[in-house]
Formats: sequence, C-alpha cells, structure tokens
Amino acid sequence: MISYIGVGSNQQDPTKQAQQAIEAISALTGVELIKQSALYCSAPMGPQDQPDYINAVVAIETQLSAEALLDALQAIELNQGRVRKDNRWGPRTLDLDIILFDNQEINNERLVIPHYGMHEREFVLYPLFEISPNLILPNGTHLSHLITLCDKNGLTIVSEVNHCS
Ligand code: ROI
Repeated sequence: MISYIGVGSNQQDPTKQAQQAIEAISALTGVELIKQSALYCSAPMGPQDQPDYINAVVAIETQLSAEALLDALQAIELNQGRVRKDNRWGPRTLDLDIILFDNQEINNERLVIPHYGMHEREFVLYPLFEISPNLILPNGTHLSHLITLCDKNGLTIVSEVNHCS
C-alpha cells in the first residue's frame, strides 16, 4: 500500500531534522521508501513569531497498519527530541503526519486520514504534487485541482542560494 507522509521542522537545524527523519522512515521495518520530494522552505502557518519551516513529503510502500505506522512515526519524533507541549500551533523539532494511507479514509481518536489540513497547506500540496502529480484523493478530488486553489505563499525549494533557517 502506498502512503504519503508529511515532514516538518522549524527547530534545531530543520534541514538536518528533515533529512534524518526521512532516513529513519526508510529504515523502518515493513516500510520501503518509494519517493521523496525536495526540501521546501515555508512560512509558518499559525503564529508568525516562529522560524520558517522545512517541509517535505515522502511516498512509502508499507505492510504496516495505519496505527502501527503512526506508532513508528511518533517514535521517530520522540527520538529526534520532540517534546509534546501545549503548543498546537507552536514551533516543533519534528512533525511527521500521515497525509494519505492507501486509498483509505480513516477517522478515529488517533487518526484523521486524509490529513484534515492538507487542502489549505501549500507545504503539503506542492511537495506531494512534485512526487505524485496524477494523485487522486479517496473522495475523487484530483490533487492537480487542489493545487490550483492553493496559493504558494512564498514556498520555495531549498537550494544552496536559499538559506532557510
Ligand atoms: N507551518 C509550516 N509552514 N509548516 C509546518 O509543517 C507547520 N506545522 C504546523 C503548524 C504549527 C500548523 N505550522 C506549520 O504544525
């Protein structure tokens, strides 16, 4: 089953955090990394008094259940120093979100898939579009359509001439 994971960080060397997280995901038992997007620099969504974010999306093939995958991703977050505070919209060392899981819609206490915020998050849609331009969501919406509705909001691909955080 193909699943897409969003990676985000704006603390403690975000580029390194993102790269290390992608390596950790690819090293998970029962997970094969299929594709990874470029690293993007994005303005913070939420309170503006926090650094820019590094964001990326990876496609994986996995035998794990969505819940087991979530457990594994949360273990990676903790291992990279994430402290779960009362900071829903605040800075984070590492955020790993399951954006899509197979073609499934999941809604329980732990998981809402497709990710509830993906439609309005340029830092999810554009990296996703980069690696999967023909993607269709479980409800039949084409990703290419969502992209036309979502402003880039200054999103840039990270390169050596572009120092983000
Ligand atoms: N803003 C950006 N640009 N990227 C993120 O990954 C991100 N993650 C979050 C909030 C605080 C909503 N803002 C973000 O959790």
